[in-house]
Amino acid sequence: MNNQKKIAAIHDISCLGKCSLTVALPLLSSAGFETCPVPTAVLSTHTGGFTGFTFKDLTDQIMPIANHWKSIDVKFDAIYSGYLGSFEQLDLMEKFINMFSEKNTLVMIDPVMADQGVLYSGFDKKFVTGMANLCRMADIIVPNITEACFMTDTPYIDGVQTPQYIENLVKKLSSLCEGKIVLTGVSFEEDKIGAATFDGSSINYIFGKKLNVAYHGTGDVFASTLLAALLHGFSLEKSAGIAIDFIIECILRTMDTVGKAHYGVNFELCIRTLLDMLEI
Ligand code: PXL
Repeated sequence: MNNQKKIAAIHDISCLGKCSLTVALPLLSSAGFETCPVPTAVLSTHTGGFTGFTFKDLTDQIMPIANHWKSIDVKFDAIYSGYLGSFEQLDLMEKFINMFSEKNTLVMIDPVMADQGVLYSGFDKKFVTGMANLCRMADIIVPNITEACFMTDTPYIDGVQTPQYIENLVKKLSSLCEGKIVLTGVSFEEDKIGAATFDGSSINYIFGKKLNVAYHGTGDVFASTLLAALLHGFSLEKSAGIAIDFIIECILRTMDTVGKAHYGVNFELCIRTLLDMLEI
């Protein structure tokens, strides 16, 4: 019997810079899942830190891919969306989820659009409102603090936050999404950073050591690892803990490339560790 789980992964392909599909595909495949990409755009590099990148929007490919898959009765255990290539893709994501989400399908939406207090190149307030609206379709959302602030109209705080600030943010997010919430980039002390998880009733915090470097793509490494752990049956908190520990491991393997943060983390060198963490 084929009991391998299947994931639809809807993100861009940034051909260089280690984020979105070039992170999600290898991590989720290594974790044992069939991972079917729906590329939202093809870029020569991601948009954070490189200049002169190419961008080919693939909005017109999403429904043809979805319709073909539907015609051959493909089913997914998870639908995982991230960086979308256009405003229209927000509606297409809703359509895709309606077409493929069944009773046991885990719908994870990472509202990729901002970090460190600012929107990524190409995104605007209208997109933020559309993404906040899309989040209602999710069983789990994985915003960072900046994305959470934009979607809930909350002032962004740089550096450490207070528990009250985070609780307020999570509460506002829970009015956008009735599912679970994993808020990343939470820090109450200078030397620790991690995530707040909300399972619909209580908030929990998981922290790891804060390394004073910020590599691009770690949000995608986090969300992909979180999904892998959840699909392997770990609890929400344990899955967030695995994702944090894995990112720390990846950053430690990348520290000698200081000054090239936009090239991402060397997660490929840590896959054996990931499999140990996932107990597979
Ligand atoms: O990692 C987030 C991300 C994904 N895809 C593209 C990006 C970014 C962040 O800048 O530019 C194309």
